Amino acid sequence: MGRTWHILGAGSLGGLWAARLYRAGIPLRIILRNQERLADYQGAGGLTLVENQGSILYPVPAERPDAAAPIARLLVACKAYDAQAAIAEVAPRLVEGAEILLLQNGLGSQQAVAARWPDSHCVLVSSTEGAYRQAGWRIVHAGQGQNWLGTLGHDHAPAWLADLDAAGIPFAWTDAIMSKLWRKLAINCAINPLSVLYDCRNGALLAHRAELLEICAELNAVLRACDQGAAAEGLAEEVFRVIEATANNYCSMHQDVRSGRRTEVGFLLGQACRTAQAQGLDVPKLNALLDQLQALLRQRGLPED
Ligand code: NAD
Ligand code: KPL
Repeated sequence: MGRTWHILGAGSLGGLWAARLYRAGIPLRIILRNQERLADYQGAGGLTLVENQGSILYPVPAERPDAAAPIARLLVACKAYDAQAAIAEVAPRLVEGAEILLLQNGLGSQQAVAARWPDSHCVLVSSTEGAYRQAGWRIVHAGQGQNWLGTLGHDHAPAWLADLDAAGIPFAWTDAIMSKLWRKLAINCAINPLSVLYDCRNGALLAHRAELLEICAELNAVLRACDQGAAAEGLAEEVFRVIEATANNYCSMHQDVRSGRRTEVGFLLGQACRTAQAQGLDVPKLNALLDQLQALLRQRGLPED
């Protein structure tokens, strides 16, 4: 408690965390890319959080990456492909042993950050909350969920979790964070690429049951090959449950492609395929899915990773 939070990446999820910490009186600052973004933010007067049919403006203090104050706790809320470059911009400000909370979906970016800043203490977060950005600095809290937090080293729950409690941010500390991240990655790998390729809402994937089962069987083998047996347990059943529960939604990857935004495929299906290859595992369906998806991304002028 008591230490200032710095939030890097005041987008959907970063904004949602920032607004809740701010209204609980927790000291924090958001870090914006450059002077232009900072001026735009200051012009808006802060972050507006839309939830429960109401909206409130929170004047969360903001600064540039090259501000002077040291950083002891950094919440990185950028996309997985931006995380390393964004941290590099504030790295000179990190104190020794700084806590870096990594909110990225998928896997790969967290390990790269931990390896590049070994004097820091990385906390991995797997979030099932939902948020999106409307115009400007307006963030909609779109879905209730959970934030699982843990470290690669299986440390004890830190005292600063009390800040999350005070802010009403749902969380649970786990010593199985890799299992949570792999499980979510596998669910995303089963649903997201197919929904992009069939250009459909999640629910329409129920018409492709055999294909989903084939994908889940290969994902199951990948998880088991890298010692993530618990994350493999009942995977196909959960994939069908998620599809039914989100039947009316377009998944995040579909929304990214439709809006011409880069996807996080390299940290999701790309990561699953690379892991299979490293384990000497044959995953023809996952490789074919990745090839088809990358061809579609190329066609749309979007990065393949
Ligand atoms: P987002 O695109 O809404 O926000 C990312 C923000 O990071 C943007 O505002 C961007 O400008 C900023 N950024 C990028 N580089 C920066 C830099 N160098 N300096 C400062 N800011 C920088 O993304 P998001 O939806 O909040 O997702 C963040 C992560 O959380 C992703 O990995 C995503 O998969 C994961 N996630 C999101 C949700 C959700 O509902 N949005 C849910 C679960 C997990
Ligand atoms: O997390 C998701 C996403 O849209 O990225 C779900 C809804 C679980 C689909 O994979």
